[in-house]
Amino acid sequence: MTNGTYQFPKDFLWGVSTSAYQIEGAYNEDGKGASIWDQFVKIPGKIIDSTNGNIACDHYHRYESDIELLHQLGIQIYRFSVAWSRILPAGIGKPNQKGIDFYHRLLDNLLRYNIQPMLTMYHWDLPEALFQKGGFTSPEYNDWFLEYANTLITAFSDKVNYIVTYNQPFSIAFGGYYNQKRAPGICDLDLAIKAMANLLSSHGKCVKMFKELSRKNIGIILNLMQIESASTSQPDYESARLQDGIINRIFIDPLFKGSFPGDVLRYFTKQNADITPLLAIDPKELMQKGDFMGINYYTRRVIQNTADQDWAAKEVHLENAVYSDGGREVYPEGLYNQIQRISRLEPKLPLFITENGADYRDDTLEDYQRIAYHQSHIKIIARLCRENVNLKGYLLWTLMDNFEWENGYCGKYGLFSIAKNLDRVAKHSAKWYKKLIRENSIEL
Ligand code: IFM
Repeated sequence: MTNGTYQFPKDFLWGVSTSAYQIEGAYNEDGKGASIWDQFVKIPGKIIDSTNGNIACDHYHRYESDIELLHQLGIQIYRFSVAWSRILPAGIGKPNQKGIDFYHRLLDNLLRYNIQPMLTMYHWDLPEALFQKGGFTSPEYNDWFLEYANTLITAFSDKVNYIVTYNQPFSIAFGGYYNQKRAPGICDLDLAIKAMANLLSSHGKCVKMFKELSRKNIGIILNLMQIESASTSQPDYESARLQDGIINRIFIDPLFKGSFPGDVLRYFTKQNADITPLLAIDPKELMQKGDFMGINYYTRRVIQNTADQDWAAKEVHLENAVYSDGGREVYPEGLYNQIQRISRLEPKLPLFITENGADYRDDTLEDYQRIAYHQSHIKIIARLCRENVNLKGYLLWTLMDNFEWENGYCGKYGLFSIAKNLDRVAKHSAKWYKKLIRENSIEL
């Protein structure tokens, strides 16, 4: 550190993350099967602008020029996800060679530019055919996931540096099976719990399979949120603690301690939910967290108790706090707390920030608010690096504006905006990120 500038370690990796359904398009091309998102977007009222990912950013056809953009930015690590139903159109069974070939071309292009690939096996687009057979709540789910994982490992593991089983298991289980915002759009706590149990056990089994195949660098990504109580009152405090339990500890505890948080299990039981799927998992399987962990961090939630609200709580907005257009509070200090929280549990575990970004919706290319958001969070990363936290890299969300799930194309997190003809147009943040990567430093 000199003159208020922090120089990052030489091997610290700068990157961006994307996901298949949000950018690829080509939803029914070259043998791809349907996914739960292809179905979900058809339900009226689910997507605020009634759009879908059928074309999205057309990355399937433009991957070469997109990778060229990554190269121009100086990106060193790129996280993308594989669309399960492109590889196995029916979820299991006969692989689709054209799908496999697409990801080979993608990987070859990344490697040509020395960009390290981080492959996410699952970023929310379950094959519809598997959903029809019970999806995440089926007793067969673990076998399906292992078959898919095995296909990916056989095809790609020589070309990828890092493999992630799941992106944001909380969003998959609770977003999909409880709050109805995300595909498949179900509201049933028992099913959400079953889905969660299957996510954790299939992750554990996949890590074990990796080890048996003598492969390294498999991990999982958690989305951790800073949760705080709106006041010092006991009911607010307890509601906030429960939220932290359901959003954060319910995945942290099993992965690091081999058990589930007691307060959350008691709460589920009080709601007459069946917690036996969680208790049935072997603690040793739960603790197979892998070789590294990714953490997605966006915001803080301040919680007030209200008896008539779900989970007996509501989020309150503070007068002096700053919020992005998407409604999330800009709260970099929370990133510090959440990374320290994980690092204290296992200081040697390599950590990546695998997503961090802000949804600013105006169409300006002069996106100074987005830059300020990233700067404030990267300063926190600098502080963590100085404190010798084992942070390996920062992958910004995201390369380009894309299909932002229930927010359709209204949500905008990209360094590039997408013109009507689908051209990529650099925002100011793209130039700023390029400079930061080149200098590998930040003004404090
Ligand atoms: O776009 C999503 C991403 O798919 C998962 N994490 C949060 C992002 C922004 O909402």
